[in-house]
Amino acid sequence: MSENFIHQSMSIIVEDAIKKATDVREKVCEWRSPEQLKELLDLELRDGAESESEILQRFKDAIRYSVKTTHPRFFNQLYAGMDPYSMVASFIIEALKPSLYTYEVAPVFTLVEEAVLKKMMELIGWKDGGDGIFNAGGSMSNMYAVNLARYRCCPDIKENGLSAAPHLVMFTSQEVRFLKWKMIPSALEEQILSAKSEGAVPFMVNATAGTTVLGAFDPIDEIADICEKHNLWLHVDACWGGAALVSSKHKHLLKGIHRADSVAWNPHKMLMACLQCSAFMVRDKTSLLQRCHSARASYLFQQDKFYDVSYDTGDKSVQCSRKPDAFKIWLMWKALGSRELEQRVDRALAMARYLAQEIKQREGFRLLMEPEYANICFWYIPPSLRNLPDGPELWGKLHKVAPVIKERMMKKGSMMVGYQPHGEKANFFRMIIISPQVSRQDMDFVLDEIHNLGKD
Ligand code: ABU
Repeated sequence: MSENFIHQSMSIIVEDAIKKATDVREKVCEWRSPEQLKELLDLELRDGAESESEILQRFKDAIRYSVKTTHPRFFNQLYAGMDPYSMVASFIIEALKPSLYTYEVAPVFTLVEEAVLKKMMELIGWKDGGDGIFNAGGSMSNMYAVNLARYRCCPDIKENGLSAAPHLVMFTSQEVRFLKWKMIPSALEEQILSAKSEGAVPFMVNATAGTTVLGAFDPIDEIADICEKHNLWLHVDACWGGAALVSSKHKHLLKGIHRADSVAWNPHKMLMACLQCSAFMVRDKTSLLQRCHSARASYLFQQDKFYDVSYDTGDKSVQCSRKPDAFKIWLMWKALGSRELEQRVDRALAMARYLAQEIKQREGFRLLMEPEYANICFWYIPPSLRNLPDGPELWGKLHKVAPVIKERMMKKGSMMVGYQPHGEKANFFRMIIISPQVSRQDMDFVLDEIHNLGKD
């Protein structure tokens, strides 16, 4: 192994992928089309090896043409920003290459995962703890929830299969039944009764704490009442909104979450841990997670080991190899303390409020709804459309505005903000505010830049 290569590489990573990538004077992205990029990168894998200097150039190019999601002007996704402690934790994980299935190959990380889950469950309000597992993302966590809910409802499902199960029904928000973009508890109960009257077996409700586009929070307490009444599993997808639990000011958004049977919460989102860092937690303490997923692989989970095999957490998981992602939030949490995490969340949400106020005051901008969280959704109306009456013609034309502005901002590389349609709504911008590094000046810059890029 060339130690020199690693040293050289690390200094390039520090300069290009960390310092430059987070420098507001640099571009967020250096846009190239797939065809151009294929030419630039020479992707073909050949029989012969390349020299170390060629390899250094290869990864410099990879950094150069990658999107700098840690840049202060990256507002495109539900993750952003760079936390140095979490990043170092990621480096350590890659250097040590552990797999979190058995205590024997990952003793430290097994205990770290247990400690982080314990803390997160404390914040959820599960006084007696529970069980959980870090996994490959929020959708995976939601799948775990479906598995557990179904297993509780049909304990023989592993042996007998789905075909032997009744017609199972689960419930989640649907645009057509939104009231202010939230689940309506009375409509939920109607649907449950209707499913039952058709002979189906309702088994689960998925409530969302922080929807992807609008950042809306379902009324968990009221949904929990209905779940209790009908004996349904309540899962809360708090992948995005879970971070509000660290803030005394904002945790009311998740009122009632302690009544959930399971919760998904991704610290790689608002808490800024490095990707992936995604926790699934379950209130059950009777090893339901393990019983539901266990495959008892005898080459990993021998029951006659010399240590306490309850620490071989891999048998709870649908994955085999699993990265110790909890370490990325643990090291950061240790370095910052809960108080700083709370301040980060409060700062991001205060910045979101500031942006919303600015949008309401500026000519040509229209807020879609008051933000509940860190998603600011709005339209930009270029001067040429401002005299059109509110109606199909305006909205038809407005639908084409955000994609054009997005193309211009990507090609300029000045910032990244996402857009989308939603239900009947024409394309609008969705600005996500996470990083504590962003300031009011950055918010003003975004609106000025959209105005400049949106010139007819
Ligand atoms: N896991 C969904 C995140 C998508 C987004 O960044 O908008």
